[in-house]
Amino acid sequence: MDGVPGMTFFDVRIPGLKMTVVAADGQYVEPISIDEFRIGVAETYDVIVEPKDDRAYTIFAQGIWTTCTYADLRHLHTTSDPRDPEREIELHLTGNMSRYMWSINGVKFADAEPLVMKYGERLRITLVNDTMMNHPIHLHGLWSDLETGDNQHIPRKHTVIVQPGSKISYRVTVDAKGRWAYHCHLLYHMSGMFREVRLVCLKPAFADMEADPLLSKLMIDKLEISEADEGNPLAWEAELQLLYSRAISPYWDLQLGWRGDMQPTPTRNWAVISTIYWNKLVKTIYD
Ligand SMILES: [Cu+2]
Repeated sequence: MDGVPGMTFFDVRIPGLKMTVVAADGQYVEPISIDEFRIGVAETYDVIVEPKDDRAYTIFAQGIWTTCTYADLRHLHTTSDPRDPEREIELHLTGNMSRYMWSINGVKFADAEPLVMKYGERLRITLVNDTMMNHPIHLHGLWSDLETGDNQHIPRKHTVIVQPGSKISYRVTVDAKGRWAYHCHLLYHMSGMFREVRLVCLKPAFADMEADPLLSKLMIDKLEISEADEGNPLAWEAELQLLYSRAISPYWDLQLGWRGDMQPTPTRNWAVISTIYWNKLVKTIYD
């Protein structure tokens, strides 16, 4: 059914009645009085109507195109994360309508690498729709904060319609750990137009490097206590690291520091030079 453009998106109106939109995707927005609104698969709108006459009213849901109403939405509360995005991910919604195959950046889900996001970061996702259909794109686990103009009242959505040949941006605060599904909500598009979002956690030392690039942080990195062999059950082993780390590119951190093995005796001191790609230790050189 969704092969026919317009069949899974509706413009809803009730002739003779104004409607007041009070929430979008379960998030309160500043009430707006409208004559009609567009709704797509998986989106929700909370609408208040106040019939004044004692008569029957008709709700029309028409699969036709009018202008998008996202620009009219303003979150009722001030934006919870006012940070500007630290980086941008641009994704093209792609597909072949005659063969009915769908993909992101030309790659279908089965062949795709997960989208990696860093826990704690604020990023911008820009979706570019290279197809001739609408796609309601649903991000699980994390909110899609639509960049619609007023940064103080950015509306939060979990599903965002991307119109044919158009482009839309939203901000995401990566604040929920896990592996999340990110996909078009049209059933027949889902198998291809789908990505896994995988979160990686960085140690807090890396998180604000951009804000303060010269800042060094000392990390007590590792304190391991393990049981020793027979005869000395309380023996322990500890390793202490004091590291300075600095971002040398968006994805690379350089670490310099000292490492000390407290046990077993004698205590040994090491100089540490490491390179970190996201949260992955690439190489550590001890001296
Ligand atoms: Cu789709």
